[in-house]
Amino acid sequence: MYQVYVNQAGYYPGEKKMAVICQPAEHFTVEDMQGNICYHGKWEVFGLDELSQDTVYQGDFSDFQVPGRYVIRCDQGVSASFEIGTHVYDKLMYDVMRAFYFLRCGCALEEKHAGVYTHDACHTGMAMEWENHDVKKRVLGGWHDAGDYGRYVTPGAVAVAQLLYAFMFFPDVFVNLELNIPETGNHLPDILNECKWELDWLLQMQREDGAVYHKLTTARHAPFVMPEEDKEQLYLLPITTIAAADFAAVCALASRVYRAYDEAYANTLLFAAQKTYRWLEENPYFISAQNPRGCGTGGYGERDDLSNRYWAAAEMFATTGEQTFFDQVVRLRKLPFPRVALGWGEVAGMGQMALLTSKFPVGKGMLEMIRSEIIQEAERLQKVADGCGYRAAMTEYDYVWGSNMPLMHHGMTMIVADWLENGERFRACMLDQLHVLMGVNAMGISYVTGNGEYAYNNPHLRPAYADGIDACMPGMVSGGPNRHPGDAVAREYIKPGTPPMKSYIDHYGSYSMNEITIYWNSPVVFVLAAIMHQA
Ligand code: 9MR
Ligand code: ZN
Repeated sequence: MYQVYVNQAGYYPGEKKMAVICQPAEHFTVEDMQGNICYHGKWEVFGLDELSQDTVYQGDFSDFQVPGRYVIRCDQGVSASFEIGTHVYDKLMYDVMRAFYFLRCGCALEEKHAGVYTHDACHTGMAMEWENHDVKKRVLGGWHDAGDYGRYVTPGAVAVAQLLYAFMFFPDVFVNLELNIPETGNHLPDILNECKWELDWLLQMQREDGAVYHKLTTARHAPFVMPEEDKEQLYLLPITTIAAADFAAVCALASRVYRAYDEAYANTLLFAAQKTYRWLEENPYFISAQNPRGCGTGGYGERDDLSNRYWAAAEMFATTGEQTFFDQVVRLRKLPFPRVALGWGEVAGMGQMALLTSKFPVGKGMLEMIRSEIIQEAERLQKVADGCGYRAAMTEYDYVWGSNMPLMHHGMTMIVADWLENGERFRACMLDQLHVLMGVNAMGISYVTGNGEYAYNNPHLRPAYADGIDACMPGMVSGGPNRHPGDAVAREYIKPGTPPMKSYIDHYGSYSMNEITIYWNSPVVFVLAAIMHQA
C-alpha cells in the first residue's frame, strides 16, 4: 500500500499528470528507479473530497516529460512506480482486450494463447428451452458474462457494440493489434476476431421466428469450479423484446463493420438483424425479463424497451438508409428515455453513435439535438470532476454495483463530445477518468488485474479462483466501489458510513464490489483507444 496515488500504468509525456496524497504535505520529487531526483513539485491543497471524505492534496507534474520509470516521493510517503512514455498503455490495451479471450466459452483455452490459464472446453452440452424441454438446441461459444458462467444477450450485445465502435472511431489503434488468439494472422484484425466469437453465439440465440432468447444459463450459478466442471443442464430462458432489440442493433452494426472484410458474414448479420427487427415490429409491447421460479442466474431486467428499440432503429437506419427505420427513430425520440446512456440497460447513447456516424443523412435538426445532448452531458461531467479531489466525474449516485462502468462511460461521453467539436476540450478530464481507474482513487488501487504495482488481484471470477494460481489472469476490470454493499462479504467488511469511493474490497467473495464483466472491460477499450489514437 502506497501513500501517494498515481496512474500505475503511467502517463504519456505530453499529457497532464497529477498525483494525490491525503495528508498535509508540501513538496514532492519525481525520482527514477536509481533514486535520482528528476523533478521537484509542490502539493496544492484541494481540501475535503466529499465522496471519499479524504483531505486531498494534488501534485501536478505535467511539466516533467522525460520517458522512464519513476516514483513520487515526499516526507509523508511514496507512490507505486509508474512509467512515462509513448507506449505506456500498450500492455493495458492488450490485456483488457485479451480478457475477452479468457472468457471464451465452448472451447479449450490452450497454453500457446492462454499461458498458464488453460482450461478444457466448457458448456458444450445440449441446451433446452426453460419452458419446453422438448425444444433442444446446441448453442456453443460466446463469452462468459462475468464471474459467473452465464451468457446473456443484452450485455453481450452492448459489449460487442462498444468494441466495434472503438474500432470504427479509432481503427488505427486496432488494425495491427495482435492479441495472440487462435485466429491471429487471418484476414481480420484481432478485435474483430474476438467480437466474432460473441456474434457467432448471439446468432444462435435467435429463434426461428426472429425472436431472441434472453439468456443461456444453468438454473443456478455454478459453485467456484473451473468452467468445464460446470456440467449442469443449460437452459434457453424466455424471449424478451430487450434481447431482440439489442440483438438487431448489434447485428446491424456488425454488418457495417465486417462488410469490408467478409461480405458473406456481413450479409448473414444483416439478414439476422432484419428478421429480428420485423419480429420486434410485430411485437410492439414490452416483454420484460424476469427470472422464472427456480432460476437464480443474472436477471438483466429493464423497466421498458424504449431505448433498446431506439438503438435498433438507429443501427438499422445507419446500415440500410431506409426511411422506415428513420421514421421509427423520429417516433421514438418523442418518448422519454435517458439520451446518453451506454448500457447495459439503457442504451440510447449507442443509438446516438449510430446516427452520428451514419453515412445516410439524418438531418441537421436531429444532429444538432443529439450533439447538444452529448455536449451538455460532457459539460456536466466536467463540473462534477472539478468538484472531486481525485477528478472522478462521479456523483454519489454513480457509486453503484459496477461503478467503474459509469466512470468509463463518462470517459466515452467526453470522447464523443470532443469528436463532435473536433477539439480537445474534454480530453484532460477524460484522461483523468482513466487515471482514477488505474490508481488515482481513494483506495490507491489499480482496478485492472496485472496492471500496476498495487493492482487488485482477487476478483469474483470463478476460473481465477478455481485455477489455484495466485496471480489472476491480467486485464480483468473490477466492478469497483459500491455504496450499497450487496453481498455478505461486503457487508461484513465495509462498515456502515464508509464513503462511497471507499466502499470496496478486493475479495473474491464480493460480487457486488469485485466481480468482473465483459461490459466493464469494453468501455475501457473504447477509452484507451481514444487515448492511444490521438497520442
Ligand atoms: O451489472 C449488474 C448490476 O448493474 C446489477 O446491479 C446487478 C444486480 O442485479 O447485476 C449485475 O449483473 C450481474 C449479472 O446479473 C450476472 N452476471 C454478473 C453480473 C455482474 O455482477
Ligand atoms: Zn463456458
